[in-house]
Amino acid sequence: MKERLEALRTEALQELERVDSPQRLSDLRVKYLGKKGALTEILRGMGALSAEERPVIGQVANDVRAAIEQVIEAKQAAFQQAETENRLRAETIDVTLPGKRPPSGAVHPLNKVAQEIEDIFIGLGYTIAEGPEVETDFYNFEALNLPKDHPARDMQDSFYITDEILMRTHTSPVQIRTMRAMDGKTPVKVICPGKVYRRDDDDATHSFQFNQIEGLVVGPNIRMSDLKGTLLQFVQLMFGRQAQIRLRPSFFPFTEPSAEVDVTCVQCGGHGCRMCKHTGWLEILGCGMVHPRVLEYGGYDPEKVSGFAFGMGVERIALLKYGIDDIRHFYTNDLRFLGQFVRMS
Ligand code: 2U9
Repeated sequence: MKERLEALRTEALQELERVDSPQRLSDLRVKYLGKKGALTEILRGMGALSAEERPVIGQVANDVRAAIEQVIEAKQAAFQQAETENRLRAETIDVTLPGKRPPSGAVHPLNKVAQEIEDIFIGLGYTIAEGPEVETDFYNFEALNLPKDHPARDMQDSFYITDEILMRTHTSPVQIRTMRAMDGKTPVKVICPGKVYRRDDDDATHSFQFNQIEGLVVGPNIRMSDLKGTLLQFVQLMFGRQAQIRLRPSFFPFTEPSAEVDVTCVQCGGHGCRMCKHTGWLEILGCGMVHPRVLEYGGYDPEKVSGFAFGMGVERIALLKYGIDDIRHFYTNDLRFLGQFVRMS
């Protein structure tokens, strides 16, 4: 029996020497030391031994078991260490490699220009008012003295949700709402930025959706000269100290008198070039004294207070400021276009 045990040890150690995987190691543990393993099989014959032989053989069996276990444990430790080393090698990070610079975003040129315009008027003491883009006929047209047969009210020119509800065609309803919320108090001094909607076919200068900034001042003795001085100040802060303005008579239902405002050409400084069609002037906004009926809709007595208002398209100002020739660049999100504004202040 002792010889069988010694033979088992030799065989087991030889086999363990060649083991090449943790699975194979586990299989060999079962084969030699398991409940139905080779060692147990041999020990089953112990009962037939004499009382003197039994402790001697028992000792040999224990030695064989210990020897096999020792090798198995050593192998297992070696497998574990190899696996840890492999994992660490796979996870190694070279901290000396150069980093990947994440592409940095930038404020959209339209938002940048809108912010600039807002900042100028905030500097002149205005506050910003906002309102809904889906408006009622009353706030968008009626209260602004746009008569029922005015072309802007046509289904062809505005986006109607129902007969009475539409996408606002200008931010003017915000000024009506602001006046009514003031409950007759003065002064009103607000600018209203936001998206507006018109049923236009998109081209280089038109879009069904664009951004406006309108302003409104209401108080006692507000005069056309206040309007003109305000607009000159705005234009010089926006386009530079050398910029001049001129007012041309115009018509809007919500203002009387009304005017269109030109700025000296940003390209040629007023000498005449292709951009200003050799006039030296570029149209940038519309304005006027608030129509008495509109003041009444706002809750004011036109005998006691007066006001001026102006409106401009942010896209148009941005086109002029940056010399861009097509507003569709603002909406198509081509990074080659937008990237030009990343570090521009
Ligand atoms: C109230 C009273 C008067 C706002 C005004 C204009 C003239 C104007 C256009 C410029 C280019 C619109 O974006 S655009 O197409 N706007 O010419 N807007 S006066 O007048 C108001 C507004 C609100 C209560």
